[in-house]
Amino acid sequence: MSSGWHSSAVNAFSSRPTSIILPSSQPSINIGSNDFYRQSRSQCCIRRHDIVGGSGVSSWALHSFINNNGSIDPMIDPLASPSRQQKLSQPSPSPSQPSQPSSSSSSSTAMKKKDLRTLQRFLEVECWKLPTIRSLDRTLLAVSDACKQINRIVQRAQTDDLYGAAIDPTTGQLAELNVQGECQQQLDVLCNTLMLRAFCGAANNAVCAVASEEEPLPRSCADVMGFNVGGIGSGSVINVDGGEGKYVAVFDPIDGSKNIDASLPVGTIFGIYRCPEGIDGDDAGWNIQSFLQRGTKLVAAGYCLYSATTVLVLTLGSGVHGFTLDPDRQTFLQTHPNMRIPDVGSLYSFNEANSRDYSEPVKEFLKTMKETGKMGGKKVSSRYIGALVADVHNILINGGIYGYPATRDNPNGKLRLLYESAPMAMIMEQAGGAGSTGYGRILDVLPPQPKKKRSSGGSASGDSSISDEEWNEEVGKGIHVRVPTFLGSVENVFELDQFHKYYGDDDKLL
Ligand code: FBP
Repeated sequence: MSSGWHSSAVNAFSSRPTSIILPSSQPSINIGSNDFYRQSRSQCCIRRHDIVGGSGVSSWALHSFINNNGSIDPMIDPLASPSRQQKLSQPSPSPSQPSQPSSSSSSSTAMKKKDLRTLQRFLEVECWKLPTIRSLDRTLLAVSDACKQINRIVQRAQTDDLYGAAIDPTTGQLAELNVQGECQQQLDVLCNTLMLRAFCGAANNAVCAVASEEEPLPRSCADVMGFNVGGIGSGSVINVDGGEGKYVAVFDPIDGSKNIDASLPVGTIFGIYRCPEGIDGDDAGWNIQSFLQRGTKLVAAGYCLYSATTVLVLTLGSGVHGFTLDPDRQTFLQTHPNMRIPDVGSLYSFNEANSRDYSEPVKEFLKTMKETGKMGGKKVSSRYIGALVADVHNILINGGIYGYPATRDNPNGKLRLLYESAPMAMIMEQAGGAGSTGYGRILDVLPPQPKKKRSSGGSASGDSSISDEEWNEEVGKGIHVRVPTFLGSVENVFELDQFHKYYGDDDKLL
């Protein structure tokens, strides 16, 4: 079981009772007991801030949008008044029952919306079409519900004091630094839990394990859902009620988190890998190799952008589709079918404050572009929002190139291969664009593999020469490895690669 304090929050959802200090008027209630569920459900909106340290991630606030069976309750808005919750939990008209247009003007709007396919319908049909991902439709729908929740939380973080560092409710102290060495924010923990539950709580358990930017090591879904089993480091893993569990998922719950305080766009990124056939895995048929695969093995990837509109962009390996959240019906509608990035664009998106530390090829590429003032034959223009999802979405729509190159301090750049660069590169390539390290396709990069092979799956026993700690460190290196990242129109990325060929060091050329 991962040692982080938030596992105590997550455990609050498992059957293991633990107590939490409620406002003085309430004796402490055993979390997990029915009164707690009954209590918290009816009272969640009223007393969210009466928790230890005031700004700790209040597990019962988390609680308010998690059903008793542990899955995400898509329509519950934890921050809405009970009457609004009532209204939200009214089932929205299913896509096959057209809503009755009222007046002529609203009828055209209603008409227009009616014509747009819902994400649910898209997933049902597209997953049915592709046997390799048939069982992923419910998981992806659960992920889209988690994105709706994250969208609400991000929009309300200011008014509902969900800002600032996360507090460890067990110690009342600031939470420990995450594996990136960053102080975990409340929102990181909240959104991480939502995504963990979306991937692991989906009805048919298609996903058997997950890795996140906020988790030091991959975790089995049985562990996430609180079934009393070990994580990577401790013994065998049992696959819950025999679900197929052929997939593992990777994600960054809140990308661009530094933007939140300034109410700038942020996002969520995710990717799904199929567990390689015939690996000597444990009962659930997965082990660390299930995660440390090339991006070419991704079967699905997506991101959700929380900005002026909330847009979910998804690829199932045959094209890219964009879905905009209809704020009234809280339904993702297919507004951007078959997205294609222009072959060449005039936008470039780099944090040039780091340019003095860039490598020669990147410096020359930027210099030439600015000297000519042209890119792709058009007047060049710079845009940098500081969130990968927002910047890449802009490039996907308008064409151009986004780059987070290697620098002197970060010889592999800043972005993480597994749950940032590879999923975004799959989306870019599926939309007719490209994803490069400067010296080759991002999707061809193999994450570092643990040097020592283990006898049975992820268990720590076996090879005595390597301790659990060493093993976890090896695994962590692979899961959180960084890679120089260039994403965008095929002509622009090709041009950047040519600068690497010309100015770069040959031994790096793949
Ligand atoms: P996280 O916020 O998930 O750690 O992601 C990294 C990120 O914020 C990217 O979204 C963004 O492109 C980049 O870092 C911004 O870095 P910088 O502030 O150095 O330009």
